Amino acid sequence: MEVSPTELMNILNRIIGKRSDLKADGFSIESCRGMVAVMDSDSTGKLGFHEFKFLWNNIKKWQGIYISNDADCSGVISSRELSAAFKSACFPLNDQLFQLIVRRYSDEQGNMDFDNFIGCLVRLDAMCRAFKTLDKDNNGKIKVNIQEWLQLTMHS
Ligand SMILES: [Ca+2]
Ligand SMILES: [Ca+2]
Ligand SMILES: [Ca+2]
Repeated sequence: MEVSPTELMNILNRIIGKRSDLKADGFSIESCRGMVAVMDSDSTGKLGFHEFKFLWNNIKKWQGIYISNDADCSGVISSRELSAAFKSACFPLNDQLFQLIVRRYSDEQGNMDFDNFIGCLVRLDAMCRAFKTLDKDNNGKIKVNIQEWLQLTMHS
């Protein structure tokens, strides 16, 4: 049994529909396609048991981080709360990267809702793992050609 992007979207939207402490405008099919793409290590286009379990455990963990960093209980993560949330998720970002993520994933007021938060962390986590896989000698640097670069950036 494998989970398609549409099935993932239905599962996630069912969960947020039941929670009043997680504000979200809903997981879109585009964001779920992106999540499946970065988690689909065996390239079947769907998530198998282990791929789904890995994603699910992360979502559970990040949901906890979201709740505990929503200091004012507004249901969304402001940019001030976000910096602490990334730290709890063990993604210490420099200022430039932090600003870039806020521009890409938060709304005009600088608030990030739950589906954007999960979409952001799934991608951030996947890109960090992809880097580590390519950084074979573990020196913090990778060398990629145009083909590898496009493979990495276009499928997510
Ligand atoms: Ca798969
Ligand atoms: Ca908040
Ligand atoms: Ca959203």
